[in-house]
Order: sequence, then structure tokens, then C-alpha cells
Amino acid sequence: MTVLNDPATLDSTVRKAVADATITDIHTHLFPPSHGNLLLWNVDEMLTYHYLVAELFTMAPSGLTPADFRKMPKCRQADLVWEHVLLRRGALSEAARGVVTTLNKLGLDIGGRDLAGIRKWFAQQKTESYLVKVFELAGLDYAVMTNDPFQPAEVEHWRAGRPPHELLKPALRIDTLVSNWPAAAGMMTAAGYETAAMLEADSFDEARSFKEARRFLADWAKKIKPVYLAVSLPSDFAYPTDQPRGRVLNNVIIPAARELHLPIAMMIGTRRRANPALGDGGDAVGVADVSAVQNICAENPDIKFLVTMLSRVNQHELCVCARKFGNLHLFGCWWFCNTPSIIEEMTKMRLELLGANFTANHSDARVLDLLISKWSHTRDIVADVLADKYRLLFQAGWHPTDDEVRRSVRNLLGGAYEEFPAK
Ligand code: HDL
Ligand code: ZN
Repeated sequence: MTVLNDPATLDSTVRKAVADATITDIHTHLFPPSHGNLLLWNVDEMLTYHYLVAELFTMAPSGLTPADFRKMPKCRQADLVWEHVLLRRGALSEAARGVVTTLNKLGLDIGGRDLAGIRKWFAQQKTESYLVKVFELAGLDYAVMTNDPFQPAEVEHWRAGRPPHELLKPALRIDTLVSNWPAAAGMMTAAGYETAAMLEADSFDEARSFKEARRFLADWAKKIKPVYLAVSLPSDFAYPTDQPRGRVLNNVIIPAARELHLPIAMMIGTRRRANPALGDGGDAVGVADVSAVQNICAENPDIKFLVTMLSRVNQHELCVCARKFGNLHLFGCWWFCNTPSIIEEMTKMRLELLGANFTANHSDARVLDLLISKWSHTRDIVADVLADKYRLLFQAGWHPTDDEVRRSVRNLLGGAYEEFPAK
């Protein structure tokens, strides 16, 4: 342990600590290799990441329609993104730069723009060893998945007992249960749970159906051993509310979290399918109501809430809310906030209001390879922000040790998240 007594050593220590830190990625859409083609990887999957497909349709010739695009083979889709978003428009968006960074960090000659040669390299990779290589390059100890018991394509793998992976931890994603009870009830009924579909009908036996839904969650939790329950919520999410969403939260999700001793991750502020033709790329963002977070934390002090919000507008109010509740932990610069300008603004604001007691980012990676660039870009920004905060602290007279610096860095990159449930 060394006391850092000069600004230059402090600065280099902070930057090295961020560069060397092991990161826990607490929200992704990755899958184990045993789950087959659910795990997306290679250059064509990177180029057809829905972020880039959405950008393509803001640039491509009007004759190209999303419907026609979807009918094309993946490599042809990737060719179009490569041509219009990277070659013709200069790869300047964060999503485009992500592909460039990843290919560069893999040691491929992205400068030569030889897409055919890059494809040949990927064709020689094997899923399992490549997954390990990507986690090593990204510097992750593990990543948390998004596991949806209402997605048949995924359920079949869990039902078949296909093995998870030591670098990937499950999370139980329950959007359908919270926001589309009729659909969820139908699927739970088909799976042998007595859950009536119509929440509104007078004959609805609420107690019975909600008890069965809690049994459904308990059975899935036993099967996949999730680290948290997760739900995304629209920008008009309100709490408390007597809307179906509120009744399901109060009578199913919160009691289940209590019974299973699991945190609830709430991701708030979506406007799903603003442009349905773009599929996942068609989702947008809306300013949400932070008082819903305040109320749910206040009304359920024994439940741990992990929260991220999608709108930049909500971030300051959410930080202030996190100062009021020990059962609230902020994480990530989610989705449309995962850009250098907003990551920097959010990380500065969170450090100033919360100290090193939040999770600076998550990757949200759907494509395995993008772990490398998403985390490389985040490390760059966190290093700059943290070096500046330590410079100011040093000027004020506080001389941290190198161990203290490394501890703070780890807190921001998974440490505070891992301590949170036990708090
Ligand atoms: O709902 C979510 O978990 C979001 O992260 C969506 O999956 C979104 O499409 C996404 O991939 N954002 O990065
Ligand atoms: Zn996500």
C-alpha cells in the first residue's frame, strides 16, 4: 500500500487501476454457447446489431425497406451497413465506432477495410474459445444474461437442461408478466399453472392466479438460479397504480423477490416500437416519472432495487432519489445513454452526488464481440472522470493510497453491485 503524494503518480495510478480493473457486466443479452444460435457473434452479427440497422435506414436509399432487408442473408445485410454506415458515412456513430474498436482490439486490420478477410478470420473461430477470448480482452469476470421464461426459443434450451456457462450468470426477465398479463397467464396456464387470463373480469380469482404466478417464478428461479429479477418499464410507468401493472408488481413480483431474496432490476423509460418496422431497432425513449422509483423504494424498504433509466433528462432526479434510499442502487448508462458524452456527464454527476456507490455502466451487449468495444470505450471515460475527481480531492488535501484508488474503481465496475444485496 503506497500513499500517493504527487499529482502525476496519482493520475497514472487511477488510469492504470481503471485499465487493469476486472469488470462485472451486470446486464447483457448474451447466452451460453450451449444455447446455440441465441448467442450472436462475428463481424456480420456486429454489423447487423439493431443499433446499426436503425442507423442504416436513416441513410440508405429509400428503395430499401426493412421488410426487404430482413429477407436478405445476414452477410448481405452486413454488406449494406458496412457500405452505407461505415464506408459512405465514415463510421462516426458510437455503434459504428464500436465495430471498429472491437475489430482493432482483436488484432484485425480494420484500417485496411478488408471485410472479406475479416470474415475469413471469424470463420476460423470456435464459439467456446472465442467467448473466453472476448471476456479476457474485455476484462470481465462474468456477465449477467437476460433470461426470459416467456420466450419459447429460450425456454426450450432450459427445459432441455442445456448447461449454463461459468462466465455468464442468469437473470429472470419478466416484462411479459408485468406488462402483458393475458399473454403471460396463457403461457403459464399452458405450463400447468392456474393463471386466469382476464385481470379485469369480475370472475378473476386474483388470489389464486397471483399465487400461481409466484409459484411459476419460484420454479424458474430454482431452475436457472437468477441473480436478480429484471423488468423494463415504459416511460409512463407509475407507482403506485391500480393498473394491472401495479397489481402484478405488488402481488406477484415484489412478494416473489421477498420470498426468493432477489433484487429487482427496473429499467425505466422505453417507448417500444416507435417504428415497428425496425423491430428491436424501432424502440425509442421517453422521459419517465422518477417519483415511481421513489414510491416503490419507500413502500418496500426490505426489497433491493437496481434501477437504470433510459432518458438523459431523468438522470439528475434519479441520482437525488438514490441519495434517499439505501435499498436503491443505480446502474449503467443504458442504451441511448451509452455514448461518451452522456457516460461522462452521468459518471461525473453520480460521483458528485453518490460517491463511489453506483455501477458506472453495463454493456447491454447482444453481440458477444461488442463486449470488447463497449467496455474499452467506458474505461476511457471512467478513467478521465475519476482522474479529475481524484485531482480535485488531492488539491483539497486528501492523499489516497493506491489500494484505495483500486477499491473505488472496482466499486464502480461491479464491486458496489455485488455488495448491494447483502447491505
Ligand atoms: O430492454 C432491454 O433490456 C434493452 O436493453 C433492449 O434489449 C434494447 O434493445 C437494447 O439492446 N439496448 O441496448
Ligand atoms: Zn438490455
